[in-house]
Amino acid sequence: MGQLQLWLAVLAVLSGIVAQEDLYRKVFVFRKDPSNAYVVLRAKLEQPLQNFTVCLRSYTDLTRPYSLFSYATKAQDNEILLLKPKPGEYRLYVGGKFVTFRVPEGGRDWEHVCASWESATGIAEFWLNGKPWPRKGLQRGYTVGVEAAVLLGQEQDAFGGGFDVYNSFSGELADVYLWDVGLSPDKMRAAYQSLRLPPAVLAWKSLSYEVKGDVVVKPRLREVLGP
Ligand SMILES: *[C@@H]1O[C@H](CO)[C@@H](O)[C@H](O)[C@H]1NC(C)=O
Ligand SMILES: [Ca+2]
Repeated sequence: MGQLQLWLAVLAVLSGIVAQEDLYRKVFVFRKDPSNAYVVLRAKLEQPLQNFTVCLRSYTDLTRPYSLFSYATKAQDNEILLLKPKPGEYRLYVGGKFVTFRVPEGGRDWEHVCASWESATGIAEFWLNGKPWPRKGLQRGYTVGVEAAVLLGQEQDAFGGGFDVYNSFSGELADVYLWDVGLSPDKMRAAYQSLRLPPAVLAWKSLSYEVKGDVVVKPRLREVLGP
């Protein structure tokens, strides 16, 4: 980190704009439904992505569409998007194109998902509660842009905005990570089990974030490992 960036980070923290926090055993509670609230995440990204993995854990009783992770660039609002359009279905977007992964309808429990993508092969992986789903093909040769607005709780239709409250998230979110690599199967399982993980560009244990609106950080009520 350069001296200027360091000072900007210090100033931001002192002025209470950006929190950096170890959120281990904590959750974001998105209290309202529908909601205009969201959380902005600050990622340490230096170059365009040829590979990535995103993981998170969610707990909700929503049955309408909702966004879980929205990474927009100025050129493409759905640069990386993890969306649940309806119960029993997840969608992963890369560069505006998507693949669908059909899953059992939630047992009203925490769901842990990891999605990864590799430009060289265009292979998208989807893991639910530590288990891989059949891999799919998406955007071979594409490069994910690096100047991004990364948000939880809303789906962006413009850089940092363009929200539809009926795609908002309501419920609890935790264990959000983004890596600039495809994780190995062992690490995918480690993410599900909340074990030790490789350094990430976004890490739940040292998350730089900014809450916008009605989102509260609370301790977990119980262990969140699903079935
Ligand atoms: C992306 O992943 C592929 C396959 O694992 C690897 O060969 C390549 O070097 C990676 N690219 C970058 C920029 O990390
Ligand atoms: Ca969008």
